[in-house]
Amino acid sequence: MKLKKKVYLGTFVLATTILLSSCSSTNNFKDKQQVKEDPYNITLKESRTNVKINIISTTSKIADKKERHYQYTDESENNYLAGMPIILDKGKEATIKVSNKSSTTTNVHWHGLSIPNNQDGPDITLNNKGEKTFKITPKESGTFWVHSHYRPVETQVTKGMYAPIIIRTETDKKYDLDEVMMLGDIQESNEQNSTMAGMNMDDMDMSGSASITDTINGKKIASNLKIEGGQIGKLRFINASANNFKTIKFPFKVRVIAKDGYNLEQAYETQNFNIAPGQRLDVEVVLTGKESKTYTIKDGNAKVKLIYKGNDKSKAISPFIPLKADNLEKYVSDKAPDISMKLTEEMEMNGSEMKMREMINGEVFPNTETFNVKVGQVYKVQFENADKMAGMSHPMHIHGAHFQIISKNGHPTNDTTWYDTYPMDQGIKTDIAIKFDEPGVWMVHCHILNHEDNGMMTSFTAK
Ligand SMILES: [Cu+2]
Repeated sequence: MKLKKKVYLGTFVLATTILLSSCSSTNNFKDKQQVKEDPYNITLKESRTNVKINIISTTSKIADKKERHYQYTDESENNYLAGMPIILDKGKEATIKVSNKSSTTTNVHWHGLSIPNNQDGPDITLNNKGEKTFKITPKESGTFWVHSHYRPVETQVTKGMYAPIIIRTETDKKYDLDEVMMLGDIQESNEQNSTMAGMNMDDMDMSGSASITDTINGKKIASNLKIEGGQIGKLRFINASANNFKTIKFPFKVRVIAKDGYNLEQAYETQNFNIAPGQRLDVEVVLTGKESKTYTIKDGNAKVKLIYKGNDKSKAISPFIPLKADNLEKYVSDKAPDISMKLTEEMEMNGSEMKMREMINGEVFPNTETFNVKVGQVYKVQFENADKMAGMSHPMHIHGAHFQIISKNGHPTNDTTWYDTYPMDQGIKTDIAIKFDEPGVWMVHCHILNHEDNGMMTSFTAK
């Protein structure tokens, strides 16, 4: 069933009530109202085992600017400015039917999910009117996302080809507020794009620059968050920006509990953090005190207000369960890297046209070599960012497996965090430990999508 979006309100209320009364829970009017209010507040939203994603071309007001863009939406084509939140349960098989109703060819990649290689997405092309049903049984719980992997990926992701994926457990239901924070931006021009791509905003202090409008859930000022004394909230940050690092600033301390969809072994407190393109980071918010107050959380020039309602209740207890995993460091600590990838870039002049070549071991994709690995074996992989430009970082993303950071320039990091995307900083040799549990060809690429499109991509072939 398809509803026309531009209907007068009175007719709309009556029509939808009648039309949708017999439909499934996701299409009922209450949901419709919630989507209108704040689709990214998923506190009371039910998990699904049957999901339909429609990829459409549409016109919306993103950060106050009316623009043509793509959207991952549902059957009713609700207007989700930063993609429809897809909520699944850990361990429960989900059938996800993706229909490409946009005017362009595309594909979808389930970023960070451990799934069989034939469900990963980049090699499944969805032409206009193309459809594909994916079967996904989430092995992990946490914050993930789905996005286009169709080149030029930068264009498709910048134009909205993505959506958050939340894999939930019973623990998540103990949060009084559960909110997805999709971080994006609008770039003023493509020229700006290519010169700005990869600059770490924190190093360069370029946040708030006139050329970039930051967005949270598709808005410059996102929907208000509400929390009371005695309550606990969870905010799930996803950096869906094609090219830009983000710095999130809180006016109070939050507790970082998860990165890239995996709980930390040890949560920690901070007031601000950086998040590279592709990465996710979950924080807990707990406020106490009798005095009601409004706080502002900032991402560059985008912001969201948190309205605190004071009372004399005592501090909420965190339901967070630290991750106890078999850390990979011990398997590779004494050895030299099994695989090395040197990341460089060079400018290429084609007549008057300037083009960047972003390389892995001196080659651009698809000429880059694939690295053969055995399923179940732990490998030490070295990424050397040998770029000459200071502040240039390459957030490398690996499909099909999470990894740990072992050392930087030979110094142990003692970091037990599991990543699927990690910024390899300029001038640093970063050693990671990784193990593939599923056979197949798994992409590895820079998640600055401008760099990926300019060649910084290759693969692991796991057998
Ligand atoms: Cu890069």
